Amino acid sequence: MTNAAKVLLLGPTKSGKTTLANFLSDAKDAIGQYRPTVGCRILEFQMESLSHHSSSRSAANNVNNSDIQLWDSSVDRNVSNCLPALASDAAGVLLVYDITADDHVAELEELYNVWNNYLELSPSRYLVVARKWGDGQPNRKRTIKMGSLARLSRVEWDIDADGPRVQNEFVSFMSSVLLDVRRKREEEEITILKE
Ligand SMILES: Nc1nc2c(ncn2[C@@H]2O[C@H](COP(=O)(O)OP(=O)(O)OP(=O)(O)O)[C@@H](O)[C@H]2O)c(=O)[nH]1
Ligand SMILES: [Mg+2]
Repeated sequence: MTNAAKVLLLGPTKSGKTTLANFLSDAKDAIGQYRPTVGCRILEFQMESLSHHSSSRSAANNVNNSDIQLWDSSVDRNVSNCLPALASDAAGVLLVYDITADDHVAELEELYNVWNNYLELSPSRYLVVARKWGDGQPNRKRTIKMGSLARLSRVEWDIDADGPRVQNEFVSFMSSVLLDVRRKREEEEITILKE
């Protein structure tokens, strides 16, 4: 058993999930040739997270290490069959799409609707990640409707152009996820004590 926080990477094929997972987990071959992901890869690494102590004893922000497990899975039919298992105990989700791809937002919204049924996570546990690389420009031919994704936080990540910002925004998202996980666990413990 590991205490690592499980984070799912979900998104259409070729949206850049694996490249992003490699980058975040500091794998050597971050950007390379396209190799479709078969099934699911799990990358575990340590992240320096910020924990905000609001108690009077320590008002400072503490830095501590948290174990993160990125679940980089393709979303083909075979994987969808084991969706409940993949979804189990996930702490947070990165919803990844390629900003230049026409139909990615619609595909992502469908993924979100299906997976959220199993995950039952609050909107704060999701981060919509618009992936961008090279000189790819967002398609502006028509206004893209974010639909049910509109209530989730959204970031634009170009790891080639601004890696440090991507790292920071990931750490900040994960820190709030971890805080929420801890809060929920404490609430559950109190409920058990009261019974
Ligand atoms: N230069 C650059 N290319 C990228 C980046 N992200 C994705 N790509 C390109 O897009 C291709 C697909 O990216 P992947 O990360 O494999 O996409 P994926 O979402 O994991 O794809 P599946 O596993 O098939 O679902 C890569 O081989 C790269 O050519 C990036 O940040 N920089
Ligand atoms: Mg992949």
